Amino acid sequence: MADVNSQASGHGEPDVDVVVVGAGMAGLYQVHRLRQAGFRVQGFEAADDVGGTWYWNRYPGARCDITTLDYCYSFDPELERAWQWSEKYATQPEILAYLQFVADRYDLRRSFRFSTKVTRAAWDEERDHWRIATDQGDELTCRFLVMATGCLSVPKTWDVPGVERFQGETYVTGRWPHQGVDLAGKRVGVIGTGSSGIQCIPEIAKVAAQVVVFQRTPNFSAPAHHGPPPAERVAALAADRDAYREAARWSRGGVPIEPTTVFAAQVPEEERRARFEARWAEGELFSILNVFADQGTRLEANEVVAEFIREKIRQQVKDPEVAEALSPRNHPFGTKRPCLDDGYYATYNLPHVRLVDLRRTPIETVDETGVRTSAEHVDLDVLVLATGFDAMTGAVLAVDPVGRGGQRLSEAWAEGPSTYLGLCVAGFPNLFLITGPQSPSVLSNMAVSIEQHVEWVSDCLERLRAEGFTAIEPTETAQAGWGRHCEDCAAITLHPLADSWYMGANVPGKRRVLYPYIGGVGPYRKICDQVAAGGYLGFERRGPAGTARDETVVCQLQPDVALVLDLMNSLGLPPLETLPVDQARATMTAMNAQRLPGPAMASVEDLTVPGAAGPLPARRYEPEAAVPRPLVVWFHGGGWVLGDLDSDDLLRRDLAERLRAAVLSVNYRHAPEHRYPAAALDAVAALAWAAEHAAELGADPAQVVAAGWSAGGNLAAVACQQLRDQGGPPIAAQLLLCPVTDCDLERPSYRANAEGYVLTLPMMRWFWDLYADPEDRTSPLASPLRGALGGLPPAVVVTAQFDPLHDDGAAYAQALQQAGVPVTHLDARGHTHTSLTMVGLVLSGEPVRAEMVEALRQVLPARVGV
Ligand code: N01
Repeated sequence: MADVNSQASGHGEPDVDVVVVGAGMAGLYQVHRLRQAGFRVQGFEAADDVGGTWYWNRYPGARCDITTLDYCYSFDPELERAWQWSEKYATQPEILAYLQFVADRYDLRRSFRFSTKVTRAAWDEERDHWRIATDQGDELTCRFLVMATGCLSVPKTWDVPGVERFQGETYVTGRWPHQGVDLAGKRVGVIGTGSSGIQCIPEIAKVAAQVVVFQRTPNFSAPAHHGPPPAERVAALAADRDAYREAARWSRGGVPIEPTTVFAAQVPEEERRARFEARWAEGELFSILNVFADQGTRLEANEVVAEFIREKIRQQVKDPEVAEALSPRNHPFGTKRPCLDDGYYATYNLPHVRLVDLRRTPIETVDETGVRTSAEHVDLDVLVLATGFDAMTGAVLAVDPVGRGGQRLSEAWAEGPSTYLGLCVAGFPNLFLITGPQSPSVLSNMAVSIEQHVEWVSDCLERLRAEGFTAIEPTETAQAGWGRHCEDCAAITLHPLADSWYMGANVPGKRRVLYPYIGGVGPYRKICDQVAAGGYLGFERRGPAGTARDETVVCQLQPDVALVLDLMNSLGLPPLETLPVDQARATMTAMNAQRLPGPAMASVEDLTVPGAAGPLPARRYEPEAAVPRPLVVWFHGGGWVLGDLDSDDLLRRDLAERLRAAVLSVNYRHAPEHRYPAAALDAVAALAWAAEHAAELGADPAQVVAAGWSAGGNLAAVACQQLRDQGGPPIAAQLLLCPVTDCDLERPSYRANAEGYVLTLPMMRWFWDLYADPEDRTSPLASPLRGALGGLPPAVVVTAQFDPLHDDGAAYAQALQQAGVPVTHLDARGHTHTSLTMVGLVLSGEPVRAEMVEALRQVLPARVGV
C-alpha cells in the first residue's frame, strides 16, 4: 500500500495509481476490482468505517426501496452464496452489516484511510497525474481519480428559517446519531415527506407522545408489503443465478422486470384498474412505475395511475381533509421518486399524529421552542429534518476538482453538469465519476449501475495500461453530444414538470435539468460497451504510446426513434423491396393496423374526387364543426407504390387538429399498375378540383395547402408547379414532409443513410423502378427539383437528419429560396424518414410537427370567419 503521507513526488511515477474517494457500495467494489487488476490503490472515506449511505442514514425505519435480492453485488457468486437476506427490503442495519461483511471478505479496509476527507484534487498537466490533499494533512499523487462519493450523500443546507435557534434536539435523517435517539414520550416535529420522512414518521409515531408532520409537498407512496424475500425471485435466482443477474443488467431499471407495452388508452377502465391493483399488490417501485407503457411520457396516462393512488390514500386515511392534503396534485406520478412505506397513511389516523399542510399555513420560523406557522405555534421537544440532499453533484463539487488550465469543476458545471456518459468530464483527464450525473444512477437499481461503472472504469484503466496510455479524457464534441442526448431523453418524459431533486429543484440556485440519464440501464450499458469496443469512441487517450483521438458522437438518433428502430429490427421483417408488391402492401396494412388511435375528429367522411382518369377515393377530416378554414389536400407516402386511404391517417388527424384545418386525403393511382405519370396527373387533377371546390368543402378557397409526405410530398410539389403553369386555381402554400424531389440517388444523404433507417437506398431504387422509366425520371413531373420554381406558393419543407431523402428536401428548399419563393426549412435532428409520421409513438416528433404547423400558419392568409 502507498504511504499516504508521502510528499507528492514531483517527478516520475505518482505515489499510487488510483485514488478512490468513498467506501460505500461503489468505492468498496472499485478498490476490490482495481487491486485484483494489480493497480496500487488508495481509498479515502470521511466516515470511520465502510457503508456510505448506509453508514449515515440510521434513522428509524431506514430501508432500501429496491428488493434486497436485487440491491446487492452480483460480481461474485460465492459472495451471493455466503450471504442470505432476511427480508424483502432489508433494514439499514442489515445492509450495513452486509457491506461490512464484504469489506471483511475481500480485506478492503486496508486500502482505505477512514475519518479522512479529500479536500483538494488538482490535475498536474505536466506530469499527467492528480495531486490530492486531505483534511488529515495527507498529500499524494495518483494517475487516476475515482469519485465514488454517492448520489445522495450531502444533506442539503437547511433552508428552514430559524432552525439553529431551536433549543430542543435537532436531528437530520441523513446524519442520524449512531447511538440512536430516545424519542419515547416526546413531542416530535418532522419536516419533509420524501422517502426519508415517509419511512421514519410511522416508526417515530410508535414511540413519541406527539408527532406533527410539516408537509410542503405530498408525495406518492405505495405499501412495501414487508416480509421475506419474494418467493418467485428467490426461486428464479436459485434456478439460474447468472441468467437472472444478466437480465437485470440489460433491463431498463436494473431489476429484471418485463416492461409493459400496454398504453393506457388501449385498454378499458376495468382492465386499467386490474393492471394497477396487480402492481400495487406487488409493493415494488418498478412495478408501480410499469402499469402502462406511457405513464412516464403522457399526462393522461399518468393521471390514470395517479388517481388510482389518490383513491388508495382516501381509503387509508379516515379524515377526508387530511386525505386530500396527503394527495399529490402538483406533479405527475413518478417524476418525484415515489416512496414505499409501511403504514404511512394509516399513521395519520392515530390520535397523537397531526399533519400541518405548509402550502396552506407556511412555516414562518423555527424558534427556541418549536415551529411557528402562519396559523399557530407548535411546541416541540425534538425536530427531525428529513429535508433531502444536494443530490448527484453535491459530493463531487464538495471536492471541486481542478482540471486542465486551472478550471474548477464547479465552473465547468456552472450551467449544470456536463459529462460524457456520466463517467468522465472534458477538461478533467483521468477523473471518473461512479454513477455520476447523466448516467442511470438514481433512476436505476444502484447496485447494478455501480457494478457496471466500476467494471467499465477498471477495464478502461487496464486497457490504457496495456496500450501505453497514461491519460484519457472525452472530447468536447462527444460530451456535448451526450448532453444533447440526455436532454432529448428528458424532453419526452414528464420529469421536467416536477420540482424534484431529480431536476435539481430542491436546492435553491441549482441548475434545473434532469440530472440522471433516463434512457435505461440496458441501453446505457450497450452504449458504454460500444464506446469501449470501438477503441474509446469520443475520447482522447495520450501517453508514451502517442495520442489516439476519436471524434465519434454517440446516440445521435432521438431516443424514441432509436427504440422504435430496435423494435422494428427485432421483428425481423424482410425488406419490403424483396417482396412482391402485393405482399409489401399487405405488410404495410398490417403495420398500420397496430397504430394507436389518433386525435378524435368532429367528422371523418369518405368521398370521391375527380382524378386524371376517373374518380379517386378520398377521405375528409374535420377537426371541429365546419367554419371556413384552411383546406389541406394531402398525398400519402409509399413510394408511389404502397399506401392507401388509411396509411397516413394519424399524421392527417394530427395536422387537422394542430392547424384547425380540414384535410382532404386523396388516394391517387399507384405503380406498378399505373406507372408514371398517373400518380402525378391524379395529384394535379385532385388538387385543382379541391381548390375550386374549397368553399363547398366548407373551407376558405384562399387557404388551400398542397401537402404530402415522401412520395406524397413529391406529388404535392409537382401539382403546385403544374397548377402554376396552368394558371390556377391558386394554392396558398405547400407543405413538403421529407419529399422526394429528384431522381438522383447519389446525393450524400443517400450514401450516409443507405441502410438502417427503414427507408433504405435499395428501397428507393425499387420505388423508382416500379414508378418510372429512367428516361422519364428527369422530367419535372417526376423530379420537381428540375422544374422552374419561380412563382410557386410559399413552402414549408421538413427534412430529417437520418433520411436518405434529406438532401432531396434540402436541395428543394434551397432552390425554391433562390427562385424567390418564401421557404421555411425545418431540419429535424435525430429523426428518420418515417419517425415524424409516428404520431403518438415517437413523442420527439411532436415539437417538429408543432413548428411545421406554426410555419404553415405564418404563410397562410388571415383566417376568414374565425
Ligand atoms: O429527500 P427528498 P429524502 N421546508 O428530497 C421537504 C433516497 N432515499 O431524504 O418536496 C419544508 O425526497 C421536501 O418538500 P418539497 C430516495 O432516492 C431512499 O426523503 O421540496 N419542507 C420533501 O418533502 C429519495 O428520493 C430511501 O416541497 C422542506 C422533503 O423535505 C432520496 O433519497 C430512503 C424544505 C425532502 O424529500 C431523497 O429522499 C430515503 C423546507 N425548507 C431516501 N426543504 C429508500 O431506499 C425540503 N423539504 C427507501
